Amino acid sequence: SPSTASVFWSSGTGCSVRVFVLGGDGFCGWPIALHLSARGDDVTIVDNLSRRRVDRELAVGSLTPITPLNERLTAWREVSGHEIRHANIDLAQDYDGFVDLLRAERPDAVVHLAEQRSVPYSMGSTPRRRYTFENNLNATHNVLVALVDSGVDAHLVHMGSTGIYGYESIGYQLPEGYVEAEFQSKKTEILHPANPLSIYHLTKAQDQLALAFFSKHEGLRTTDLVQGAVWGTQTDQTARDKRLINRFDYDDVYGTVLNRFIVQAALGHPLTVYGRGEQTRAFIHISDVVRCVTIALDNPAVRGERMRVFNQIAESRRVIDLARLVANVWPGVTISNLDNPRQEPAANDLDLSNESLRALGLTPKLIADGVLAEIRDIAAPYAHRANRTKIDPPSPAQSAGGHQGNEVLSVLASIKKKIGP
Ligand code: USQ
Repeated sequence: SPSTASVFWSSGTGCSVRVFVLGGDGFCGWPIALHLSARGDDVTIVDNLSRRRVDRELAVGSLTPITPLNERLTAWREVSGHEIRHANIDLAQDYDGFVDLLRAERPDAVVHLAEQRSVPYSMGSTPRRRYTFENNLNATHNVLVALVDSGVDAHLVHMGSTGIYGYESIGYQLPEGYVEAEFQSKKTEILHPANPLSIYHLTKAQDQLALAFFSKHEGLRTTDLVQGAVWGTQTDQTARDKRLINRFDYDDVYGTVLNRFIVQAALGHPLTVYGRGEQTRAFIHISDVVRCVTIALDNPAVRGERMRVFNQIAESRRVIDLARLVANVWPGVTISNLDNPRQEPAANDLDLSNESLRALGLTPKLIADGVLAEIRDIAAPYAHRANRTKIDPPSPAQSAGGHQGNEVLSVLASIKKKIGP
């Protein structure tokens, strides 16, 4: 059961900020929790360890040897002298547990990353699609309602995705959240129309609308960080001890494209470019994710203000250009163009403004400046841990008869059980 001890640590400024990191055991959540704790914030991770469960479901694990969460927290205490608490709560299911924790701890801010975040997972079997939709929307809705219910005036910072804007070339720079619209000669400002391409992105688009609603009608203070695909592994804090190492996904379901290419280079595996690789996506390094969340927390939305929206990206790149970049810095790399297993436009332009975060001090790390070190210092030393069978996406025949097929069979079996022979 969650610890509800009321202990504050000084940030050196005399007052400590209390922060919940929902999803704080994940790829982005863990380094965010460490960074905030290192600067003196009083951090509680709320996480039901679902990402580790999905690893078991997919029979794959992080390339880097991540330790169990309790060991991570012990290591952090030893290394930094700071305590991070953990509450094992399923936010989508255990509303009462979360509202009790909010009432007991009364955080100043809540960073919400507790969602199923893989696009291919969300577009897989029916159970996975339903899980993604129900889990993500319930979790976000429960967090919003619990903030209202508990009367806790915490600034909610939600991790969104640039995929809500869609991946069709639209010929203009995507603004940060809001656009001026004119209809029948009336001018107004609206949220940029959502155009999600996957169930996962659909949930992020719905989350954004929910945040906007609760800001407007319930007076919550909210910020949506519309984030691109993340690359890299370590931050200053996760590098402080081996037991703190961040996770690194390289498989075809959870590995993000650049991290996959980085491992593939280290393994001498041809880079798996889907289609011609003319898909353009936005990217950001994990250390800048941490920086952006900190900037958002330090510049909170004020009560009565509409939801803030920041595009959290460093740069946009075509997939084929990423592959060429990796091939240029690492000897012997070859590029292979595979049939695209995803449902997405074969080619698109993407131009996103990131003016707000830049104005608040973000100077992002660029891929060209960091990719070689990532292959040399992370992927190569841990390459022996990679399961090579998890790199190539399954062929259409494999997907139909493989793991997902089994999942459908087990759902059918349970329905049969319920309705009898
Ligand atoms: N791709 C390849 N080869 C691969 C893997 C991917 O060509 O081996 C291509 C995909 O087809 C896609 C692009 O690379 O066009 C990006 O794929 P990705 O898996 O790196 O990223 P994505 O599925 O878009 O999702 C990731 C995160 C998600 C986040 C999103 C931000 O998993 O949580 O929200 O990036 S965004 O890309 O802006 O939608």
